Amino acid sequence: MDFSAVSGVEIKMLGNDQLPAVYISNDFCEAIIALQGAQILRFDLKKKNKLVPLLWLSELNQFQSKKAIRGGIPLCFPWFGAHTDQVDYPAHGFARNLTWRLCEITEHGQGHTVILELKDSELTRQYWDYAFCLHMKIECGETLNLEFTLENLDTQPLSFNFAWHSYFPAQIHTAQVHGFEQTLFINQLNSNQTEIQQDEIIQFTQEIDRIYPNTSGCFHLVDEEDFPIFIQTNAPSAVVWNPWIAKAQRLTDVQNDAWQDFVCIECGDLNQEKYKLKAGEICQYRMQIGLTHQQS
Ligand code: TA6
Repeated sequence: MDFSAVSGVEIKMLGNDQLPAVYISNDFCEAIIALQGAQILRFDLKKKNKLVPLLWLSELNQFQSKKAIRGGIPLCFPWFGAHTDQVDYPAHGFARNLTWRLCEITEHGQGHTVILELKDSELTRQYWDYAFCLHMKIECGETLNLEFTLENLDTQPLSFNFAWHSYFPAQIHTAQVHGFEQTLFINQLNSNQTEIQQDEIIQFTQEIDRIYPNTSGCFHLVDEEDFPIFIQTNAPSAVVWNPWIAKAQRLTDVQNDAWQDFVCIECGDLNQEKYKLKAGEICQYRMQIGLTHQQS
């Protein structure tokens, strides 16, 4: 189908590898969605004739085929972080490195809806030997709404982890993350020790890399300069990460000082219980991102 015929939609190619992307413009926002990983790269709200970015995207991205794009909302699936057994498997799973099928783009009164699909293939089965169908629904309007729908098409039950590894713009030295008070977390920087966050809000004075298996699903990111952002989700888990100086220097796709410009708040399901999805079962997670005070 020729989706570029949909009002407010253009299909453009990114980088030397010509990665296809959907460019959206409507009364509420401008957005870019790469078919690789069904990854939102940009989501800017239109406020008082200016664009307010709600996502951060590295300027060093080369947009190479099958190479994770730094920024926006990469999807970690069907595992999070390094694979537990196979060190040579791609970090955060394979979903963000593969080209998804563009199923649908519709324009409506609340903006645009884009639906993409990833099904099992010979390649995915090399990493994860299950039949599955994964849909990502992305609504670009006054808020950014995501829906992750996974169907187990196999005869076996399957267990998986997933996370929307969202990068938000923030002045790291004044950024504050609210919503994790009194919540247990796994500190990835302290031998994965379990710790309890007391009442304090999260502020950044060093690298932070925390997995919260079970959360309230309602978070706020504020700093002195950027508009305050809310994140709401029915997914149980979240990760809060900023690489700080040393780790950022090891990231080839982050400018030297750019670690000061973003905070990752990554919503998903990172619980480890076995067999999350029985054969034939479907699970669905949703996330909404917007400005806390609807700045007129
Ligand atoms: O955000 C948590 C985390 O697992 C960090 O440990 C760091 O590795 C980050 O993800 C980025 O991972 P990536 O593979 O995208 O460079």
